[in-house]
Amino acid sequence: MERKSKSLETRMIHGTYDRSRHYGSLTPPMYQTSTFSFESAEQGEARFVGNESGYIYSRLGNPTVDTLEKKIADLEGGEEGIAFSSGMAAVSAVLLALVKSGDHILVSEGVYGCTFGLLKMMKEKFNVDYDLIRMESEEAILSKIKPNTKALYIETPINPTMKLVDIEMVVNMGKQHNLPVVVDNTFCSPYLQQPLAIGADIVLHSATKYIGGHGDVIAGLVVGKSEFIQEVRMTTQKDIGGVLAPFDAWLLLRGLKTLAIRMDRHCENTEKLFEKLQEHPKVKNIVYPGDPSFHQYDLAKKQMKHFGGLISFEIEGTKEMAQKLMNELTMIQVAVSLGDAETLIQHPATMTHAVVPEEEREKMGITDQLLRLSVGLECPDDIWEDLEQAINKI
Ligand code: LCS
Repeated sequence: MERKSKSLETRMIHGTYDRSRHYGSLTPPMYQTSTFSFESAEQGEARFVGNESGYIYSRLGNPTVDTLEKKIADLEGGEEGIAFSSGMAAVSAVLLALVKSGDHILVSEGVYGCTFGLLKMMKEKFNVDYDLIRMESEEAILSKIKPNTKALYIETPINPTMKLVDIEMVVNMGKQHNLPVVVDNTFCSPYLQQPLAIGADIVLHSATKYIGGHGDVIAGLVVGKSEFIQEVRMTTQKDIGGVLAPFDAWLLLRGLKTLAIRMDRHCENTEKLFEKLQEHPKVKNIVYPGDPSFHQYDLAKKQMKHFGGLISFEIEGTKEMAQKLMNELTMIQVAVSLGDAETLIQHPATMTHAVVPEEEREKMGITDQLLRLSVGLECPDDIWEDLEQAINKI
């Protein structure tokens, strides 16, 4: 086992995986099994009661999934991790564990469309209230904390407008009011941002994105204090059942080995594209945390290691022209999701954020002319060549 003092990059490759327990297998083996045989009826009883540790049934625990959970906990600097079959399974298991009917959640404006959909459903069906606010100052947060508020939930950077939320400020508010702070760290991965080190209580991911990194798995991960993770494991995971399959855990373990070098390349390519986009006359309102004139550039430098692989921009023109641009692309793929090797482009107003009412969308800056690019790992000249020729056709 690696010492914790090793760097993040090294722990992504070696980390907590104990080869001596798996015949020295270099890569973690895949335990593709739904259940585990007991040596005796008594042993089965002892495992169910909790008098003996060991596996029972893969919804309750699986060695490959365990290996991943330990690894992500180590990389995020938390006590314990837990894996889910999707990012949304992770978001819903966390929120349902934190609240009950009559409670309230304070949420940063602009969270992912399905997280918004979940909040709306929880309000309509289970009487869990929420406020979506621009968490720009302590006053803004304070003015919306109610006696029944049970959690502060943030995404940073915010999808797709790239606005940041100051994690330290939200953590201070959380501590003052005894509220857990949940950070969706999907856009950064543990390589670019470490919310727990800043004082957040729970960090979660759509591991579908940078952690997987190859566009071949849907998964979610959560890290936090053991007590909270155990509660989730025994309630909103066990009884709702959004567990990760062993093969998907194995793919994520493989993806994690290259996370650092992939993130470096995503970030470098995005910086290069930013420079090119800035010079194009048909492009306006580029939103990118690495833009020195971006209003939160200093905050980005404070809480992120680098500026990430996403960039959004508006084109001069209409929704139809934005769609034409997408249709003219030859290499860049028109697809939602992000963090893959392939550069992906999507139109948030009609895709990821279509469920958000138009009025809310406009307030958030998600206009019909806005496009979001997830910059891939290709040669940056090739990405720009494709994008430029498509922009020139509108
Ligand atoms: N959190 C964030 C910040 C996300 O961007 C997404 C998905 C999720 C949670 C949900 O994760 P999933 O269940 O899909 O693994 N974001 C998407 C996006 O921007 N395009 O397609 C999906």
